[in-house]
This record gives sequence, structure tokens and C-alpha cells, in this order.
Amino acid sequence: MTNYEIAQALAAIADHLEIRNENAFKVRAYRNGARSVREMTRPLAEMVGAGADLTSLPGIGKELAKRITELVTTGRTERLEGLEREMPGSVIGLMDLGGIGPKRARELFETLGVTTLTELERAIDDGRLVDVPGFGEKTADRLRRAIRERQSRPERIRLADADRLVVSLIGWMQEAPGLERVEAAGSWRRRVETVGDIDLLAVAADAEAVMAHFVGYPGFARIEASGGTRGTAILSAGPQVDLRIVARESYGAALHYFTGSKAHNVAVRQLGVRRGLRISEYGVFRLSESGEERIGGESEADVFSAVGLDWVPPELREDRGEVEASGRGGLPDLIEMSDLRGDLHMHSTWSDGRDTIEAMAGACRDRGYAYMAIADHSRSTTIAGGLGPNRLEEQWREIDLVREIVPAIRVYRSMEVDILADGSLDLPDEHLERLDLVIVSIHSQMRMPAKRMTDRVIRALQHPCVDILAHPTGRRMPQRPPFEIDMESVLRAAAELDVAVEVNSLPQRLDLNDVHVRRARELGLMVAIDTDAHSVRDLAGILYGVGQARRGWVERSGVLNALDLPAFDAWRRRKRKQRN
Ligand code: DGT
Ligand code: CA
Ligand code: CA
Ligand code: ZN
Repeated sequence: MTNYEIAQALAAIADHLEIRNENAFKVRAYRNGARSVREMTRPLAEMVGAGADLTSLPGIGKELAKRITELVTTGRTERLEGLEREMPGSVIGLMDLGGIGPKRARELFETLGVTTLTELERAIDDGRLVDVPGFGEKTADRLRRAIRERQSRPERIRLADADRLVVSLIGWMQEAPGLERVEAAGSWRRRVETVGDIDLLAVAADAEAVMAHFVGYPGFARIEASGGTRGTAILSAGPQVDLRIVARESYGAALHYFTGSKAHNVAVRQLGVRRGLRISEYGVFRLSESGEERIGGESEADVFSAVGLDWVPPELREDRGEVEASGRGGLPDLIEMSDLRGDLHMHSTWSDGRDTIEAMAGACRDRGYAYMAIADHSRSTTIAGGLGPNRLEEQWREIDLVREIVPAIRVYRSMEVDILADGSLDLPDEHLERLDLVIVSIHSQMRMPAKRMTDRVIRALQHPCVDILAHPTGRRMPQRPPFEIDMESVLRAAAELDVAVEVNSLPQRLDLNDVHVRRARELGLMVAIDTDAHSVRDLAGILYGVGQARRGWVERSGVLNALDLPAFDAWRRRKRKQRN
């Protein structure tokens, strides 16, 4: 059983306890446990197998340790099955509809036997819902609409898709009469890999006029609510958009609040409580006998400084230690776009790229890079037009030509060499040795038990020519989950063997993810923030890799392609002195 599945089970128990209105501490314990399992890099199954003490892990107490052990050894847990027997887990899904809390969801199940949105819709259509106390015709209509809308909307969208929507929305809002400022907050601002809904925040002299402009946005399919300072609308493209209009004096406090995450907000507020402060979306207030006094809130920095913290970059606001680090002046100096000196993973027309080597080189030069690596696929990735040794040598001749035509940038000969099923590499040693940079990755036989997959990758990393492990978990959002692989062991092996790991910037990959990058940094690994570009246009996607690296606390010194050209060349020669 994978950590992901264990986390799902623990979260399901939390949901069940919550809908039954059970002890809030217990609900939180399961929720925290699920979160902490999701953030672990070592497979719990293995730890259980080795007889490790799970209660030494963060967020795992005795009860959770017992559940996890049961899950790992039997594939199930009696606790969850018992809860499911009483009430199917799908009832929890009813709570996503606005206005249905735990109590009402339970009522719907107990009185009408409703367990899913479809069944609820049927109960509304049959007129059975209005017989339940507290559900009138009006509520029924509202629920019917909410169900249709929910069923037609994707759960979460990829960050890159959210970016396009946000850019267009902000552009529209900036035309609003009397608008002072507008910004997007929420998970979008924290650069979370997927976004549930879009949160906009605005300051305006005349809130009514700005709200009227908001609801006129051509991309909306429907307006859910638009009263006073709060608006909610559904985009034709899917997601919901929330707009909040706040007073200028509250802007910083509101931006902090709506940026989240919720867990981060809670941690900051608790610090406030200890100092006799109340922090809300409206401002920072000092509590005294005579009442409250506003002491700040116009800027985000006000909120942090009121509780003795340095301003925390949004990407770190996940309650993963940033509050403590900020309190002792120990926040990382995060990598920035402008720190990058090159891009080390891109394809050309020699395999499945759309643009020529010359075009890619010109575009990288125009981005201000000092170096770049052309890394087309190796032979066994046939669907992507992978190259064998002879074709690779032909490609090198073209690279030599491009070096003359585009002299302002150093073009390296690289290749994205397949890791075959047994961990050997899809290119003869003689050719591997003649590459400037060797990237390895998996493109076939992706279903393997974790142990075999882990051994396969580690064996590949042991090859003395290997420089970078690309997209190590193979996931593609939303459809393809990560491989079953022990990332903790892989990252440790990479550290020991002096191999860098990639943060692949393709919006569907983002692999390593934020949690794995954080672990890589702790282990002292170099990360390569690569685009894996298949066209000139894709080169701009480096932004997404930078975002995830920042979420993983990575600083410039930990980024391979932030090294200047001489330092990068020295790194390339670290294992094999003969490389030119
Ligand atoms: P999403 O939309 O699921 O990708 O994630 P967020 O983080 O954008 O969440 P959302 O849109 O529900 O709320 C935006 C922010 O508002 C959230 O990050 C923190 C804040 N917030 C929302 N609900 C609560 C709450 O109950 N307590 C606290 N302290 N903050 C909240
Ligand atoms: Ca949101
Ligand atoms: Ca929201
Ligand atoms: Zn690849």
C-alpha cells in the first residue's frame, strides 16, 4: 500500500468522524496524520516491514500508528470499514455543496437515504426533499443548481491553466471604474501545483461599481452571488472565482488571510494570541480592557511584524516550519527566475521537439542564458523518435554548426537517455562518455513494484556518466499518478553518487514536486530546474519549476543551472576529469 493510499484512508476516517460530529481533536489528529503521511518521502510499508516505531514520525500517535500498521499488513482498516458500514463515504461529498454542513448531510442520509449528488438530485425532483424539515422549495432550487454546477466542474486545475485565467481576470478588473488595486491570492499566489478556485482581492473607492464590473466579465458562465463586497462567479472554463473588496487599511491583512494556507494562518494567529493580539482579515488588533485598538493591516508586512516575524514568501506559507524559521530570522533566500543561467533539458526536431536546435539556441540566448543543453530522446523511446548512436553523432555535427551560428550561448550535447527495465542505460558507454551532460529518465515499463522500480533507478544512477535524474516519479497531472517508488532511497542514492535531480517545469509534470524538492535540499542535492521544452514557447515554462523549487525552500546555491558557466563546467567535470 502506497503512502498516498494510506493518507487517503486516514483522511476518509477524519471526514467520517467530522460528519458524525465527533471529538474535534480526534478529527484533527487524523487530518494532520493524513497530511504528514502525504509529505513523507519514505514508504510507510517499508518502515512497518522493518519494525520501525511509527510514533516517532511527526503527526503520528499511537492510534494512527495502529491504523497504518493494519493498513499496510492487511490492505484495510477495520475502523474505516466500520464507519463505511454505518454510512457510505460518499455522503461526505454532499458537504461540498454550499449550505450543507455535517448535520444536514447526515439528515439527508438518515431521512431519505441519500448518499450521492445524483441521489440528492432525484430526491429534489421527486419532491421528497421538501418533506425534510429545514429544506424548503427555495433551498431545493438552490441545491439543484449547485449539483449541476458541481458535476460539470473539474475538481482542481493545473497551476499553468489557472495562470491564464488569472491574467485575463486581472486585466478585466483593472478596467473597473475607481479600482485602486487588485491581486489574486489563495493557492494561486502560493504557487500550489493545482488550484481549486481563484481568489481575487481588491480595494476600491466605490465597491458597488467594481462589483458591477466584475459580474460583467465575459468569461463567466454564471454569477453565484454578488452582494456588497463579496462576489462569487463560475467561469465557463470551469473554476469558481471569489472576489472580495476590502478597505485600504485592511488590504494587507486580507491579502495575508486569503493567501493562506489555512494552516499557516492558524499558526500566525496563535502567535498573535500569545502577544495579546487579534489578527483577522480586517487587521491586527491589540486587545485591552477598554476594547480593541487597530495596530496595523494595511500591508502584509504589518501582520508579520506584529507577531515578530519576517515577511514570509507566499510559496512557503504551508505551516511546514516557515513560521519558526521566520521567527528566528532563518528563512531561506529563495531562488528567483533572474538567478538562472541556463536550461539543461530540451528537445528539438531530432526527436519529438517542434523547433530546430538553431531556433532553440537563439531563443535561449534571447532569454539571457549563458548555456543550454539539447537532450533528445534515446532509441527505445520510439514513439518520441528516439535517436540511436549513429543518429546522435549526426546530431552532434549539427550542434557544432549551431555553435558557430549562435556563438553567444554555450550549447551542450546532452541526451535524455532511457533507463531500461533492468536499470541499464539506452546508449553505449562510448557515446555516454562523449556527451557533455547525461540526463536519465524512465519512459517505459512504468508499472513495477516499488522495490524493483527503486532498484532500477538507483542502478542507473550508479553509472559513472550520469549527471541528472529527470522527472523521477513519472507523474502526469491529472491522469497519471506517480510511479511506486521509494523517493527517500532514490534521493539518498543521488546524494551519495553526486547526481543532480530535476525539477521538471512542464505544467503536467512538476516532478520533483515541492515535498520531494524540500527533501532533496535537506540532503544537500543539487537540483536542475529544467523546462523539458518541446518548442521555443515551452522555454517560458521555467517559471513553474522555479515556483515548485521555491515551495521546496531551494536557494540559488542549490540550483545547478544557477551556476555561472565556469562553475557549471567545473561541476560537469566533477566525476570525470577528461570531459571537455
Ligand atoms: P484551493 O482554492 O483549494 O486551491 O486552496 P486555497 O488555499 O486558495 O483555499 P480557499 O480558496 O478555500 O481559501 C483561500 C484562503 O482563505 C485560504 O488559503 C486561507 C483562507 N481561509 C479560508 N477558509 C479559512 C478558514 O476557515 N480559516 C482560516 N484561518 N483561513 C481560511
Ligand atoms: Ca482558492
Ligand atoms: Ca476561494
Ligand atoms: Zn522525459
